[in-house]
Amino acid sequence: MNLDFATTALLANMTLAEAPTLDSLSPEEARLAYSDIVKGLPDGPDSIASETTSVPVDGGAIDCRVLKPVGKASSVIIYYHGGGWVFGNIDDYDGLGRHISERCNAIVVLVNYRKAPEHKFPIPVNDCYAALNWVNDNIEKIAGARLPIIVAGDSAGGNLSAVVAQKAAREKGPKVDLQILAYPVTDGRMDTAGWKDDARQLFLTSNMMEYFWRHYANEDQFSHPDASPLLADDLEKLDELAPAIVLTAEYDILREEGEAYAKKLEEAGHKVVYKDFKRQIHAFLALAEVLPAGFEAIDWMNTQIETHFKSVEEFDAIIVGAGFSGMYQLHKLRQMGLNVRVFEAGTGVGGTWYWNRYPGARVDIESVAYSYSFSEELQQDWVWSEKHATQPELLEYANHVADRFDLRKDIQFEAKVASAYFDDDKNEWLVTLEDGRAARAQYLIMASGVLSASKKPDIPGYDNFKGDTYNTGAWPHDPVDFSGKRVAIIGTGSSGIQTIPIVAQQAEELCVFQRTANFSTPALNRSLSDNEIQEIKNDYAGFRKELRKSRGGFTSPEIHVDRASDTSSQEISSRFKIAWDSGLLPGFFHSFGDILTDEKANEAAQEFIRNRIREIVKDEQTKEDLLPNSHPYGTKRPCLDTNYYETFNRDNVSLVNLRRTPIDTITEKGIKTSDAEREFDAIIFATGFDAMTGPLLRVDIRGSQGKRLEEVWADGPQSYLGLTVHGFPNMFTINGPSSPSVLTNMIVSIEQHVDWICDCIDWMKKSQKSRIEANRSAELEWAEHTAQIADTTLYPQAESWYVGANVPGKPRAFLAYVGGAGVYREICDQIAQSGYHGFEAH
Ligand code: N01
Repeated sequence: MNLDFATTALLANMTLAEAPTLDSLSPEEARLAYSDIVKGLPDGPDSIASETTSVPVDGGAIDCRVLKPVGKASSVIIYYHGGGWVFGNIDDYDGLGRHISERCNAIVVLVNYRKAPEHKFPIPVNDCYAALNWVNDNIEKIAGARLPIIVAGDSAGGNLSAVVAQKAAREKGPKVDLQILAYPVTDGRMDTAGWKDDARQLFLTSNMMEYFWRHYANEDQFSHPDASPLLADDLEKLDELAPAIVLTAEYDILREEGEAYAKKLEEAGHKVVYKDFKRQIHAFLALAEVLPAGFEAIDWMNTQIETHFKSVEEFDAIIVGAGFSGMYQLHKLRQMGLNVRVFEAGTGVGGTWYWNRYPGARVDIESVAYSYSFSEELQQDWVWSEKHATQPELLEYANHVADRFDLRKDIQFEAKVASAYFDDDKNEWLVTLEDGRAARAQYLIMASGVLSASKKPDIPGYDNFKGDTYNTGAWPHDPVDFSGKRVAIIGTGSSGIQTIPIVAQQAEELCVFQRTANFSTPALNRSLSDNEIQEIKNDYAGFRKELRKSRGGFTSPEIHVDRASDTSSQEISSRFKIAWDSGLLPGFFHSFGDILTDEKANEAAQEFIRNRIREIVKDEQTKEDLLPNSHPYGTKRPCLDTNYYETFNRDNVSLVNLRRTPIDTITEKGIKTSDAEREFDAIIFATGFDAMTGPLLRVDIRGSQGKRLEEVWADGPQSYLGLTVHGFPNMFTINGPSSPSVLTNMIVSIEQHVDWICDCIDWMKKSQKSRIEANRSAELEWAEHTAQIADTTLYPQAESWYVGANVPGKPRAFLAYVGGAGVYREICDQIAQSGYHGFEAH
């Protein structure tokens, strides 16, 4: 016998408690004993709404309890509880009903059919059928729409479901769309193999089964098809019979009964999905709270329901997102001969550069470096017009790539992914869109971006404002004209700092609400000359090679690795001046090797930048307020700007320092701070993103055995290499948490991840493996390594989105790998060369 540990523990507890077997009790005593056991279990999710209604039936009335999940349900499951037709009721099954409702996103109707021996066969059958009719007649009222109807039940309830489904088909009654039978009783002859096998009688014995049958029906009724659905002789003729999902438990006296019924239905031409749950005993579904395999069964049921009701397209790989990562991933997998589908929420390609259309948006890494390297023809043909490309030019580039490589034919636009569930039986992902469409694939690649989950700011009165509101991360597609308008902007990160100078030129008045003064240095943007471009193109491959080896994938005139503390103050000033004048993001990082590890070195850089701000800004108070002094330089993402500090010298621009006068609330007309209420025509929110984890957790991702990513990451994300997560086989996350991603030139990191994923999939194919998963110990070791090197830096000192500090309640963890993109690439390559050390594949 090979039971799982939870089952072994349950049976051991029962033995030690020396509880009487139910067949030694009167029906009334058995009911009380069972209710007592169930009372000890947790209540089930309280997010489920519950309403009990009395439903008239022949000779009386029964209670039906309607359990509704949060949000829009996709089906109605009429659930007939188990208990040998003798015990059990809707209170005993309330917890299970709630779990089924939540996990299957279904309205569950629990039916309190009358029990034997007071109400013998066929009364329970008739009550259950009456409940089906009641649901069918009142479905609009119960569900708000004509949702599919499923009959389901376990044990004796499975028997009743099978019988009700047959009856509905035979009598041309209400349409049953699906029947779910969990370890059902199907055969009253009581002579299958399980009846003679002690190993199959661990929870439910032959004596108990006999007790139930004898209380339920007279002997001459045992073989009646309404009592023994297996013995129905007209199954071939029941064209309307609902497709069946049948599950059994390996160590259950009823296993053969369920198996035989599934087989008979199939032979009669009906659609059946059958699964025997290994190492499980009778009632494991009903006891899900103590036997976790019960939850696995519910999730399996859910996958079967989803698969059944959706027309599911099949692919080799599904990619979520058609930004720069999704596009390259699609191109490369297609070149390998895979059948791929990309789902993209927007109407076009480009990801970040599709959504962030705010005025002034442009990349703060040099365009010649922030572009694909995978195609020599592409990089030779494309001509960047400026040192830092604007958002429209980047979007044009993305569209050019999509056209050039004919990507659009495999991208489904306006397709927002709602959920992705892993199917352990098939080693496949079932991906469902918000509009209900679904697809399956062996591989799921989350190319959903790292700064794509725009964050609603936690400001009181957010919805009060009656004027126009804008979010930099989801800017309208049509140009916005702020001429003659009084405009407020909240947020002074990269987005705010780029928006402010442009809006200031248009608006009648611009008021900047700043909570944290940020470090920004001039971008010194300019047109690129033909000569400059040609010089890069003469050896583009060599240029890319250098980027790949580097720490951040950035360009920079010179990279110094010596310590500031070993350097004269004159030399320090001279290097910082070069950094300031370079107009490059990594300028200051590359000035010394210890800018991000030594407080003094960092303080020197901070002071250099503060002095430049002091020189630029004229108004004394504004100058003081703009000086960043809450965090070391670089520990919040530094910004590159065009005339940001100069903009505060304009007459139409003002600054509100929220550290001195915090926002009380947003009002109908404007923004009320502790000192005044200011009125505006428009408010721009440049308040950032739920970075790195947000785009992944906004999809309901459930891995092996129904494990939810949200639960697994409740205390912070854990990932092996930022590429894969233990418990989530065949899923890859491009630029995922604990990879270098946001600390680097994203395109360099994207290409590295895509190439690695493709090599891995190719290896899987060649070694004929269907499932790969990071093992837990490798994941932990990687987490330890990433945390340990982050702790050697100044990064953890800042309240930044790098550590999740900008989202209330988000667990604190440094979200990227600090060790450098070049080093990281070496590690990933070594893992691949070792035959994927740290992974389990079969
Ligand atoms: O977002 P952010 P972002 N009340 O989180 C403030 C990349 N990017 O969209 O610092 C008042 O940086 C918040 O204040 P505080 C780049 O990696 C790149 O600007 O939390 N204020 C902060 O000032 C960047 O880092 C490019 O105190 C509130 C601002 O809003 C990342 O995207 C361009 C607030 C948010 O700044 C995110 O940049 C743009 C509240 N309740 C973005 N909540 C380029 O390549 C938040 N704030 C050029």
